[in-house]
Amino acid sequence: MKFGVEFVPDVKYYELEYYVKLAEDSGFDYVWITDHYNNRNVYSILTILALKTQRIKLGPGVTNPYHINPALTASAIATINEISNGRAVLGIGAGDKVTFERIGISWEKPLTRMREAITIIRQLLDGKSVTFSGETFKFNGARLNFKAGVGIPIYVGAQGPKMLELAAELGDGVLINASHPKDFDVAKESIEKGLQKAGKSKEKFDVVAYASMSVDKKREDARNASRIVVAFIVAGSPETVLERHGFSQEAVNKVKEALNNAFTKGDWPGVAKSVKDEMIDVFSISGTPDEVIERIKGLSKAGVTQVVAGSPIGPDKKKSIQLIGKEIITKSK
Ligand code: F42
Repeated sequence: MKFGVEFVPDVKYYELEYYVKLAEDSGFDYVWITDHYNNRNVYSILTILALKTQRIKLGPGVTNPYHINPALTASAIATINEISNGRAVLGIGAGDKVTFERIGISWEKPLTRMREAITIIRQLLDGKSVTFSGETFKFNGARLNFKAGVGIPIYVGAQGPKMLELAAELGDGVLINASHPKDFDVAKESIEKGLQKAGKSKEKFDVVAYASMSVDKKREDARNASRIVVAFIVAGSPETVLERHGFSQEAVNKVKEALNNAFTKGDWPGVAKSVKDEMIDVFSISGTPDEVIERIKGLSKAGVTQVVAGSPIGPDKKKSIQLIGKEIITKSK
């Protein structure tokens, strides 16, 4: 099992640098930096991380084919690859409708746009001259004039069946926002379809559980630390996922109302209270190291090959990163 960690660049670069170096020293294999226009720029942050680390692989988790042109994505990730001496990975997903609306981008034809962007990026990274006449992109003989991009793996952020299939068909891996084996059992069919379409074996394809994680020696501390993140995941989860795990509309509405109250009246304790224990189990990997190891075993059985520790990581980020390294990574490799 490989281990990754996700960071949102909503803190000063030196804080991120500290945690990523700690993650590298603790044995994590990947660091994924989220990409939203309103946070610090993903490639500026990755440049710092590339210079300050030696082994850990690094990349956007995930960028998108809307707010910059695929040629800029190819150039940026190839530059990170050169600076990091060959450790770059590119995570790309359809992007986020709500954040796009703020900057006047309409979220059209996400599947088509993703397919075209990945095709173009792959060719540019391979050093080819790209002429492409698609529905969402037109390229006329574009080419990078440096070779640093060859061999950079492309991972697709995907949840829905068609995007999962596209990820398997075109990508080297898929980053799925899920923490429970059931969700990967469901994703399996689409992934297999995509691999088949491309004549690829699943051995080389990385199925990544991009999970909310919270680890602490004290079980309740770990689980309480994940409640707010879980509330946002519950509120943003599609009906199909909520039904799959048996959550009633009433229970979900309670979480949504609590989030509303928190935004309007600052009642965040109310949000934590609205989150049921079963929601923590389904939408996060939270608890003691032994409990997390048990969940990772279940994910591995469901075909997961990399687990990414996403927010909050634990009640005390520094302690939890070290605890994951010492008590989980060493026992799960
Ligand atoms: N989004 C960000 O903006 N920033 C991040 O840092 C980020 C991190 C991240 C990490 C992991 C991960 O899995 C996702 C992450 N995301 C992040 C979210 C990501 O960018 C996407 O919003 C998310 O993955 C979108 O969900 P999806 O992959 O299921 O794709 C959407 C578009 C969807 O609805 N797919 C459906 C499907 O079946 O796959 C339907 C596809 C569809 O729209 N089909 C239409 C049709 O007619 O079939 C249109 C066809 C066409 O041409 O597009």
